[in-house]
Amino acid sequence: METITNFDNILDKFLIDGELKSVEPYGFGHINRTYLAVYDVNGQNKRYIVQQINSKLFDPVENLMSNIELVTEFNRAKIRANGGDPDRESLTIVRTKDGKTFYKRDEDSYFRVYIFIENTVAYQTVSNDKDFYYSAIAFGNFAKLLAEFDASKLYEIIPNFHNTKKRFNDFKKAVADDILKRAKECQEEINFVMEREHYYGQLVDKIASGEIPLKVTHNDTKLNNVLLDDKTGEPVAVIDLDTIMPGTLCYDFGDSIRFGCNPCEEDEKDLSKVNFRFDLYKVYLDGYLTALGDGITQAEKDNLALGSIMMTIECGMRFLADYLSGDTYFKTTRPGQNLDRCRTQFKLVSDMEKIFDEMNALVK
Ligand code: ADP
Ligand code: GN1
Ligand code: MG
Repeated sequence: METITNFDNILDKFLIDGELKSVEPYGFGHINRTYLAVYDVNGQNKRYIVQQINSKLFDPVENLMSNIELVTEFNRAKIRANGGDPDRESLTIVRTKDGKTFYKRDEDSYFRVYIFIENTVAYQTVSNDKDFYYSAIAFGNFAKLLAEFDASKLYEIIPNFHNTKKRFNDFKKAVADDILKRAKECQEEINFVMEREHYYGQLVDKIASGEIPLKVTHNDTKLNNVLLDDKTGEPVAVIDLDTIMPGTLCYDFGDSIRFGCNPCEEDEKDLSKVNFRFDLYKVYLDGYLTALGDGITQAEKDNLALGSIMMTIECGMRFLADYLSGDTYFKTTRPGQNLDRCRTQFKLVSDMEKIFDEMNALVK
């Protein structure tokens, strides 16, 4: 995706009042290009999130935005009915002047605008139990809400997104192709993935047999995809709705654990600092189960610990496959970043394997 330097001819397609003052890159997402736009409206600042959508991944963008529109409309109606403020507790799509949810400038160049949700923060790491607990409440409540959403209305925008068996096949292909001859420098990491084949079918097979119910899930529940109130820490809104698709609560729970129970950044180079925080696992589990109440089955609960390992090893193999393939999927800001990201994931997997029985026992 090209870097946009002049937004005037893009943002003038949207229904936004005031005068554009500035547009700066914003946030730490790996997929889309996110910017913060500031407008002056009668002397007051009004802010917007502007995103250049990764249309190679989310194809066609029409289907992606249809999913987001349907889910946000559904959520906003629920929030309103409960006396809440939909512009604060949900994403709000700003439409184009011709009524669309996105603007297509040319092939591979698509933009959308959301209202910036003020007085909130999206954290990159967990700094206290309370924030993580509240993020669990936010994702748990979101999952509960989505349980009432009609899955047949959604496009499966990235098929097999968390099909770890398929991810493993993609991984093996990246190793076999080794287009940049990088495999020799990460043999240990490649072996780590190869030795763990016994995991990869476990969740998909349980879904296929009906043991674990297929639900509408978020599928990308990392901490920086939830906004917390910057003063009280209380949950405000779940964001980044690009991957809402059929999935399982075990994926959503597991992905939050993968990201939040790492005390470091996802790309930390010093692995001695990367230690799985079992104390935070307890905190998140408590919040998630409290929010879901009876909205989670016993079989789902029984597989939450497994989901945590699965999401972590899957993410690690995706980072490694991308490193081997030339860093074309996850945005990078320095050489070797995807390999470092993969290494933190595998360190977390090793830690979780050692206490897997305790992780399971806690759920019971
Ligand atoms: P990506 O798909 O690339 O991860 P996100 O939609 O998660 O992109 O946005 C990246 C970051 O931008 C988020 O982590 C959050 O910090 C911020 N953000 C996104 N949408 C909003 C919003 N409506 N209000 C405030 N901040 C937002
Ligand atoms: C990506 O979009 P973002 O940065 O929230 C990725 C997730 C990975 C995550 C790893 C659509 O999430 O699947 O788990 O990076 N999203 C997509 O940090 O592939
Ligand atoms: Mg994100």
